[in-house]
Amino acid sequence: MKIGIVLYPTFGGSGIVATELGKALAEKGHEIHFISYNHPVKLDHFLPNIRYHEVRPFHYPLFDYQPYELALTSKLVDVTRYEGLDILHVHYAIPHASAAYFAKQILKTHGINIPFITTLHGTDITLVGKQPSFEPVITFSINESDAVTVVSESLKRDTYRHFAVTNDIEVIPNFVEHSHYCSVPKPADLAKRAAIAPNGERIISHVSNFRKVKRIEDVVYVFDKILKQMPAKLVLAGDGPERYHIEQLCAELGICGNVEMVGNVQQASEIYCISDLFLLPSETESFGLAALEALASGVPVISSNSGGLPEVNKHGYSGYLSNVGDVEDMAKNALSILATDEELNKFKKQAHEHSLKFSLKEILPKYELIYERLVSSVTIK
Ligand code: GMT
Repeated sequence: MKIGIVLYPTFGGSGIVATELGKALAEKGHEIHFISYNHPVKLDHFLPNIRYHEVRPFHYPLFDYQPYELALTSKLVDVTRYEGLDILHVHYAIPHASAAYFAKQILKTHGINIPFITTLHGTDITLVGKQPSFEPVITFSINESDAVTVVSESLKRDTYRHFAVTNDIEVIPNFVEHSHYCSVPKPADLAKRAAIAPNGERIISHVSNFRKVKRIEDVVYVFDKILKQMPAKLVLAGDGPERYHIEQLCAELGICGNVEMVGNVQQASEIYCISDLFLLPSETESFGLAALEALASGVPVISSNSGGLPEVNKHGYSGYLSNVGDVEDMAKNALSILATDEELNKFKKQAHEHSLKFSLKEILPKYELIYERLVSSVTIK
């Protein structure tokens, strides 16, 4: 099948899921066309059946804002016509779903009826999409999608709650390819671990795009409480608007010597591989891909219980869940896991085992089934 995948090319979860999905589909023999304004960060190796098409909005002094959505629409029309795409799969509603709808209408005038599937990832619904300036377009384009998927039951409920959606919504959770994550650290990983924690300190980590919704200050407060009870190091990976504030907070608490802020890393798996515990105290999280990646690396997770996190992190088994902002409870749970090697190893094993539920081989066929269903029902209206 020839599949066009529209995505954000950044380190955000939706872009990562879309890229990994495309790569896995290509491995299975599909022809994949990634369409975005920049080369997807996770598209890191060449496969002959993967193409990348860059959307280049036209700069003109009259425009205060470049009409990206129109440039994307034209690109979708162009790629569909000239590459003979069978289906479009757009990740993140804004503005990808409405661009796909518009492209579909234009393509009909060329005698082409291409189905499109919209995957909602979370902030497109729970934060951005709810804005009155976007709401009518989001509702319309979700309802006009040939299929709609969301990454958790929680996001499905949120979508029906916030929008007048009449279309069916199918839940397909985020996934990981377990071979990309370390189960047993190699000598190189152990060397990195020793460099960060030379005295055998526990390593706690957090990986995100440093947005407010991640509540990284809670990560720091929880870590500060752990540090008061045992030697530990905190590795913060990622970058974004909160970074400066977090640097200041570490300085105020006097814990900078125990905190490594490593910025964006190409392979977050290398961070999980040297971690004992992962913290994700987000305000809201439709799924929490970072938590799943940690679990797949055998790292237990202390998270908030918001959104889809209870579907990913099993309380008392793969880690613990606490109410948003309850740093006391999070620290208490973290300390109980970290207290002894025996307890930590038990949770590490359980974390990995729980993550198998979300393995690529379980999830990929669910998308393929939808593609086959839509492509086989195409007729020109
Ligand atoms: O919050 C992020 O890290 C970025 C955001 C995005 O839109 O790319 O991630 C969302 O999609 C991920 C992939 O489906 C989910 O795992 C994240 O939970 C979701 N983020 C939020 O809901 C805040």
